[in-house]
Amino acid sequence: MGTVEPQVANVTTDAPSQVTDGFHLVIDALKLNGIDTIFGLPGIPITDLTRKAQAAGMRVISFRHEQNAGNAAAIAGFMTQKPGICLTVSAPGFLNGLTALANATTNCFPMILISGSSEREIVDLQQGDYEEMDQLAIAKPLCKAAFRVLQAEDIGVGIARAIRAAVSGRPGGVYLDLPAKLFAQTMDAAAGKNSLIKVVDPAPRQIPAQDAVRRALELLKSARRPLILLGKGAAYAQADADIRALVEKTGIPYLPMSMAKGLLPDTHEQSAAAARSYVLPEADVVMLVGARLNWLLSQGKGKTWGGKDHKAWGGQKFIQIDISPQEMDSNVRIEAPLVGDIGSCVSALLAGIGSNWAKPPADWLRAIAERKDKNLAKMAETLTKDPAPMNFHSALNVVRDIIKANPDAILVNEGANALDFTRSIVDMYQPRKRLDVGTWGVMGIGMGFSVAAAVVSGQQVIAIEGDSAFGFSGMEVETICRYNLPVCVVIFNNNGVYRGTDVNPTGGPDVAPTVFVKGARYDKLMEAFGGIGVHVTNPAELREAMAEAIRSRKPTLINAVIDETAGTESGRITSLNPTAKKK
Ligand SMILES: Cc1ncc(C[n+]2csc(CCOP(=O)(O)OP(=O)(O)O)c2C)c(N)n1
Ligand SMILES: [Mg+2]
Repeated sequence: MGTVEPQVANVTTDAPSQVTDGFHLVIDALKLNGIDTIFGLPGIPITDLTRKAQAAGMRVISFRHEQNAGNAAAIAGFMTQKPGICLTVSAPGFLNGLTALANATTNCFPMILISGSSEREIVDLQQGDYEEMDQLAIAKPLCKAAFRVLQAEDIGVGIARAIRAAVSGRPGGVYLDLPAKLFAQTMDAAAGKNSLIKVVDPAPRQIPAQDAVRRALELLKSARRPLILLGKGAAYAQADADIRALVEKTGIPYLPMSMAKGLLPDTHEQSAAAARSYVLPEADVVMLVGARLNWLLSQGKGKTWGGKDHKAWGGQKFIQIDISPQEMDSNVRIEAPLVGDIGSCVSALLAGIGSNWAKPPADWLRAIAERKDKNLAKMAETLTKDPAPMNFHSALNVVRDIIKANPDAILVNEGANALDFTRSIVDMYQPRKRLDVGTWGVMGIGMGFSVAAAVVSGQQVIAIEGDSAFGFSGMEVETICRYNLPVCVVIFNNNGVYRGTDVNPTGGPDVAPTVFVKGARYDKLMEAFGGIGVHVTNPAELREAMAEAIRSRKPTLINAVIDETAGTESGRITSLNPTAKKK
């Protein structure tokens, strides 16, 4: 970049200057499309982009590691249906952001990873440039689309294409490569302004075919034991009222997937969550709404679904609502595919259902209610116990009460036992309030999600974190303090991964691979940056600390000591964990 700064003008102002440049065109293109926040980490060649974006009135949230900025962008995309923007430097910064981009794509979260890159002519000849890497080629297989812009006059098109790719159809991650030279390129300001594109209808509705709607309704009507499964896609769709109406008008019991919890309140009488292991094998017709038959649903077959062995079909007939036609038949036969956006599909079903739809047979509803009542009573009994040391149940009984009293609060959750117990014990009451490890069960989303959730919504965030899970993004507590965000991090500290009890069988000085420093004081980490750190060892102390965090809205980290023997290996998915046969 030269020493003489060209006379540049922000084209959104009426200043009489004649020239604009790459920096300003990127910012103007984002702003023109209603994007007001960037999550990123500065450095060559995008430092000035972060400064100028802030100067142009955008919110620029700087992180300590790009993976956390990327996770923040991804979840902002999920919450708002606008692509979240993550901005990084070249090669290593780009790679740090890439995990989040791949995770966003897997989870169908719209985000755009914008990375600066080094000089094409040197990179392509592999002549050893500063942070040399062919980033576009590396990103391509890990995202929905990848683009590079070489000319300032193409910035408008590049941003427009990135936005459309991220949010249309099935949403996902998009990579946008911006070489260093692009930023300083200048062009006539009026021509620059003209080159920008305000994307019209970035996520067009996809109306389902009438015959597909009729087929789905006929199958649903024929069911003796119907079940509705609500997935993360249903939560993303923001068709909350129609989805609730569909469930309530049909009277069909439903199961929410993890991030669909709260779409209807978990305490809804039609929720079959507490009878999951009964309804999956027993249902005869299952309607999937924005849920995929992936590993989280045992691929729609096997013993979970009443099949004779681990691959056998359980006999269910499926209706699947999904925006992607390719999703159909990916694991088992889909009798009634309903392809379209979830809002349009659900409203078409509602129109077809009318007002005199027959409720499901009473014996099905009664059988579910019986199991539910029994399991809920058993859970209630477990939750009232107050063992010493505190365990997952007695700690989560507190979190459950706190969320009930603060249903607006956003719950971020990761870990193994810390994840599984929270999901099953803590009821959610509003849509898109539970943000977690998603399709991959990835550790490391905690603080990135928490920062974005607080920034995007302004609501209180409560992050329930396994002590291992927290470690993946823990340094962002500085970010939480720096932006003074209303985030209360609760670390379920059981001294390690799953449990703190493993020992080194050799008797050597190294501790076992799953074990951390015993009695670690994560609360001190928060205090180092001016936040509130609290160390608690029983439910009463936890309750007081959480209530105070919510009252004060101050950045808070609660180190909650949990019985190190309480967890199980891999939490609920022990069966996926191969263990050595040879002892
Ligand atoms: C990126 C990534 N690395 C590793 C794992 C494997 N893994 C699953 S859960 C977990 C941590 C579990 O320990 P903790 O967060 O303390 O939860 P606990 O069961 O102890 O409550 C790990 C390392 C993962 N899911 N993602
Ligand atoms: Mg742990």
